[in-house]
Amino acid sequence: MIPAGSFQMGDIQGGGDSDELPVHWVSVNAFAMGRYEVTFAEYDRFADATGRGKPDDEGWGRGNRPVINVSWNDATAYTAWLSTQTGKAYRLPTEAEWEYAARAGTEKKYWWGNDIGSNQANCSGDYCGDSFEYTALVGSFAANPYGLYDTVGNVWEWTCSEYESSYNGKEEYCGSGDSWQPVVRGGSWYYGPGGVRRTVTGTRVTTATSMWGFASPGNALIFNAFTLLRGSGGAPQYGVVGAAPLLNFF
Ligand SMILES: [Ca+2]
Ligand SMILES: [Ca+2]
Repeated sequence: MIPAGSFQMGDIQGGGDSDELPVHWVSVNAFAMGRYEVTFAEYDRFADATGRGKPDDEGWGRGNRPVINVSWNDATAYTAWLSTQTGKAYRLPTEAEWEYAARAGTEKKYWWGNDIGSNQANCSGDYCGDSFEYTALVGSFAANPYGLYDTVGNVWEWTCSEYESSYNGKEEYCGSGDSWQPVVRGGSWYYGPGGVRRTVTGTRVTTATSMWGFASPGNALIFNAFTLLRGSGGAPQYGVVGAAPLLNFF
């Protein structure tokens, strides 16, 4: 479980984009979150069970690679299916929950410090000292202090919150409606050190519709994946019926 707490959200260290401001305090309740980005193995099981089409792996392999080419609608459908399978309520994290989990109590640009270092994450080219040209198997690098992997880079991760040009409260809630833009966080293998800073939000805006439309090999927009969040008991939106936890949760 990620413990409840308060943290400073946004561009604490400076040098980021205007939509990472203002830095502000946010309190979050305790929650469970997947240790890994959702994998092809996990998503394909969902696709098989529901007759849904399987996303293209670009020829990079499936299994324990993070699922790619999934829209926000796909990710949300997966959480709904998982909820029916387990009797527990799963949803995507809010942007605030995501950042709180990714920071894991730290205030630097990356959870390990202000320098990208070497072989700490999968980003573009040689910038991060990793050996992966495209996606890496989930968990290929050290976990952050909360036990979460690949919060920096590898694949972008969908949140349920609506994008705003500056923080004004929507980061603490899930968005809704017909036309809104969900936030993605964390950068991907396609971006350099600046693009995988956990506070980077410049490319976080997208919609499920445009994801489908622009998904093609070599397009940066294909690299969105997601992690999952499971609520603790007690909150009304969460299920409380016990079920075997999935490998990806703790
Ligand atoms: Ca790489
Ligand atoms: Ca990631």
